[in-house]
Amino acid sequence: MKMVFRWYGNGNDSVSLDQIKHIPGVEGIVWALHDIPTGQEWPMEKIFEVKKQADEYGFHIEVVESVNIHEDIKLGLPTRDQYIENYKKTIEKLAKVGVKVICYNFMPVFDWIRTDLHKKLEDGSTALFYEKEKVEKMNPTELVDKISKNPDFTMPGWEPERLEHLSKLFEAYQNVTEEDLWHNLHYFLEQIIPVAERHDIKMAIHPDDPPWSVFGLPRIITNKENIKRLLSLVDHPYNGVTLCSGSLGANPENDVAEMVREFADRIPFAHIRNVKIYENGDFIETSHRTSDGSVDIYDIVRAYHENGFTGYVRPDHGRHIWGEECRPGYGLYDRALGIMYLWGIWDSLVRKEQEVVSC
Ligand code: DNO
Repeated sequence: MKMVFRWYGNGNDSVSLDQIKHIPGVEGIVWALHDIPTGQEWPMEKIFEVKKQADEYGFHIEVVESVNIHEDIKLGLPTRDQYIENYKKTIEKLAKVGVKVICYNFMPVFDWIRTDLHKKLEDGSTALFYEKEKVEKMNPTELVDKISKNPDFTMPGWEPERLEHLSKLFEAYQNVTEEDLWHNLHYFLEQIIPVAERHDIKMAIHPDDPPWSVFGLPRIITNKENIKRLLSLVDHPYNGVTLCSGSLGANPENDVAEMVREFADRIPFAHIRNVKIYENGDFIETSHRTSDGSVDIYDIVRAYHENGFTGYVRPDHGRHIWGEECRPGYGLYDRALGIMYLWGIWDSLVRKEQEVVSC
C-alpha cells in the first residue's frame, strides 16, 4: 500500500508539510484546489503551484480529493454538458502533473454530515459525532435557516457555494429519485471514463457518509450491492471506488473487509478509519484501533494485504487530541497515530508472509 496524507494547502491547514514529513512512510499528499468553484476548469498555474510545494518535500501529488461534481450533473440538467466538458479538461491538466487517482462523490447537496464536531469521548479527546434521530427530526428548512444565519458555518470537504443556494437545491431535488441519480451518474461516467483512461487517471467514487438518505435526498453509494452496480454501470478498470471504511462502516450491516475482498481490483484509493456505533444508530469517530470502535480495521488491512493491494491509503478523520486546534477531523496527531497502527498491522502481515515463504 502507498501511504498518503490529506493536506488542505498553505494557509488553509493547521498541519504543515514539514510536520507531515515526520510521519513514517508517507509518500504523497492528497490535495485539491479548494478555492475553485465546483464545475469550473482548474487553472494550470494553480496546479503547478501545489506540485512545486510538494516537490520541495519530496511528496508526490498523485491523488486528488476531490474534483467535485456540479449539482447540475447530479440533477441531470441540460447545463450539465458544459460542466462535464470542464471536468474533462481538468482531468487532462491533472495528468500533466502525474495525477493517478481522482476521488469524487455523488451525494446530492451535502457531503458528509455530522451533528457535533467536538463530542467528548471517555478519554477526554473530542471527535465527530452523528445523532441519527436528531438528523431524522431536523427539518431541511430549519437547517437552511440555521446555515444562512451563520455565514461562517463550514465543514471540511464541503464547498461553500453548495451552501449558498440550499433552498433552491432542495427544491430542485424534490422529484429526483434514486433511479434518476443512478441514471445521471451513468451519463457522467460514460463520458468521463474514456477520458480518464486516455490520461491514465482512475476515477474513484467516495461512498455516501452516512450511507443512507438524509433530509429526503437520495443517496446511492451506500452498500455492497450498490457498489457492485456502480462498478458495472461502466465496467472498466478506470471506474473505481474510494473505499471508505468509516463512511460505509457507520451501517453495521456493511462488512467492509468483505467488500475489499470482492472489489480489490477496483479500489485505487482506500480511506481507513474506525467508528463506534451505538444501539440507537448514533455513531462517533474513534481512534483507528479495532478495539476502540465497531469496524474491524485489522481484518480490513488483512483483506488489502491478501489481495496484494498496491493502491493509495490514507488515514481518515482522527480525534482531536493533546489540545490540537485543527479542521474538525483533520488534525495531525491522531491521523499520525492512525498511520502507525496501519503500518503495524501491514508490516506484521508482510513479515509473517515472508516467514512462511522462507520455511
Ligand atoms: C470527509 C471526506 C469527504 C470526501 C468527499 C469525497 O472528510 O471523506 O469530504 O472527501 O466526500 O468527494
